[in-house]
Amino acid sequence: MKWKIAVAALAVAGFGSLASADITGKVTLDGKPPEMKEIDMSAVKECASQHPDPVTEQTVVADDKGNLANVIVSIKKEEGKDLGGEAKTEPAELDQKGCMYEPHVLTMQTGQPFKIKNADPFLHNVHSLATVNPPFNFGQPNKDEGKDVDPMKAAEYFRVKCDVHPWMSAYIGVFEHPFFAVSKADGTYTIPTKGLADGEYTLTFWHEKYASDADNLPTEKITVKDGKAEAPEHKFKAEAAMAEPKVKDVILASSSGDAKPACCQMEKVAAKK
Ligand SMILES: [Cu+2]
Repeated sequence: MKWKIAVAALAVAGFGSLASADITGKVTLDGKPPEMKEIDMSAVKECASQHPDPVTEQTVVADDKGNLANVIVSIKKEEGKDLGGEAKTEPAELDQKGCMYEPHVLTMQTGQPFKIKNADPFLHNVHSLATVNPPFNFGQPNKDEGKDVDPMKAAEYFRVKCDVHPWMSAYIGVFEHPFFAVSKADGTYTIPTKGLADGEYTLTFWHEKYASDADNLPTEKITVKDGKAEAPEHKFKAEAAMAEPKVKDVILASSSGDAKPACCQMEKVAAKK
């Protein structure tokens, strides 16, 4: 009977490895996460009434172990090289719920269907600050199951904001291939590798506070074999957040000719608008 058990074990192992044909890894914060400010919605009753518990800003979402959420991890596409893979066809969705965006960080592929929902029975305005893709800007005055937005045309990281509720902010990462993911609350991410050739690749790590200069993102090298790779744990230094650069600081830095903080490209773009 022993061989039967062995065969069964092999089969399970076989299926297991098929199911995990992906790139996995973890992003952590080295040091104490900065305290996130509470969002004051008290002036807007229809928003505040939906949150019995305090809501904090989502700039740095990390747990007490330093696991860092909302990091966009993607394979770096070398100029002129096609990574392959299948085009994503399920819509990427951004929702507005209780005057907060869900998710706070969204990823999509160029050409992928894109829907923006409104779970709130009152007005939000969705204002894209994209500079490479055509920006969009429209109001959703009532609950909406999902308004189709023109699919994105080019790779870009950009911010989306609400002009009605100034604390509402979300970030979108667009890629010309399907090999990307956003780190979860436990800091882990999984990038499915279907259609990706085995070989050596570079992963890039984007974070709205720690690494938002798209031309200068931190990286890790990986080797994909049989569709799988375990990436080295990527660490961001928590102290980087202490500078807390704000739009006005960026404007001051630009006008005085000082070096601009590398972390604030999006705020810089936002400030220009
Ligand atoms: Cu709003």
